[in-house]
Amino acid sequence: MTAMIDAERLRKKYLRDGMLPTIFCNGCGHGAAFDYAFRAFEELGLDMDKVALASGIGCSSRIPGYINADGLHTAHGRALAFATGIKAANPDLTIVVFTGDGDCTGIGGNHFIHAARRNIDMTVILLNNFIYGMTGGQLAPTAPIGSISTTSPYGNIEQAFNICELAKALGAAYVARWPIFHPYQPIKSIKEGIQNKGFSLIELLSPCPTAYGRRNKLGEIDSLWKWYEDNTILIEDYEKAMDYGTEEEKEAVRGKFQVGVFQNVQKPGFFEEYDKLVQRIIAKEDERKGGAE
Ligand SMILES: Cc1ncc(C[n+]2csc(CCOP(=O)(O)OP(=O)(O)O)c2C)c(N)n1
Ligand code: SF4
Repeated sequence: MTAMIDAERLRKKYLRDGMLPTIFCNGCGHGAAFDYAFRAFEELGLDMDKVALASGIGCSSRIPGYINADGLHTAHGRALAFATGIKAANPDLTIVVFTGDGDCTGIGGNHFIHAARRNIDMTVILLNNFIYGMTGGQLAPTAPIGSISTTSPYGNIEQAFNICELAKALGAAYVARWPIFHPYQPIKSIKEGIQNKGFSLIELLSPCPTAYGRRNKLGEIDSLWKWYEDNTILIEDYEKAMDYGTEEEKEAVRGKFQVGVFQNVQKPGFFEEYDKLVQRIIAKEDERKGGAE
């Protein structure tokens, strides 16, 4: 289905021509994310007047500016708080957030935790490049141990966030991680995330050649993208190796990023529960008034 969609027609429909070219460096993964998003919108047949985008600050957070839909480009780390506000004001809108690992799990970490815990109906497309790209390469909370950044010139010594495991533990309705160079799975996950009426997180591992790859000597663009291929493994293959593999097979997968769908469950969202609560209180109040007459 995806391959059959006419790319030129989609570009015209979803891209804001006046905003191009993008700010993205050669070999940056972020550009693919909005291509995937508008393919998902198209396949779902979304009415773009009923879609609202939100983002914080960062290279990744620039994405809504390129897409032909209403959106809020907000303050660094606050995308999910603004997105929650949009949903509260207009529950009929489909909310899609574009955010970076720094934006969402660094400065915005607390908003992330609570939006996921409350199961607020929105789809968060989180571009994880292990670094603060826009500001020149400071250490992000997702950077693997040993990562070189401007603020960790001798190598990162901090344990990295596993964003998907965190979201899963918080009870998010839909959680998936994919490397950005595989188009079909991210598109499918964005669609599934939008269709799931709860908090959906799609983490896309997105190379940043300029601020991360260069400093960490991951080579030219081709070998950098290959690094992601060599360092990711499907959840099922990881579990198989860990459960039944030899010590060597376990060692070979340990430390790789597991990719796939971590969680896909149906559960009531915050605003549904809130509406039920309001109805209960109104009914109780009516009952009390009736009794008093
Ligand atoms: C309150 C505040 N603090 C710091 C900044 C500076 N700042 C802008 S973008 C950014 C990091 C963005 O990193 P990330 O979200 O990972 O996105 P990327 O650029 O890597 O895509 C920082 C620290 C800011 N704009 N506002
Ligand atoms: S600095 Fe990194 S994240 Fe930002 S546009 Fe360049 S490659 Fe992409």
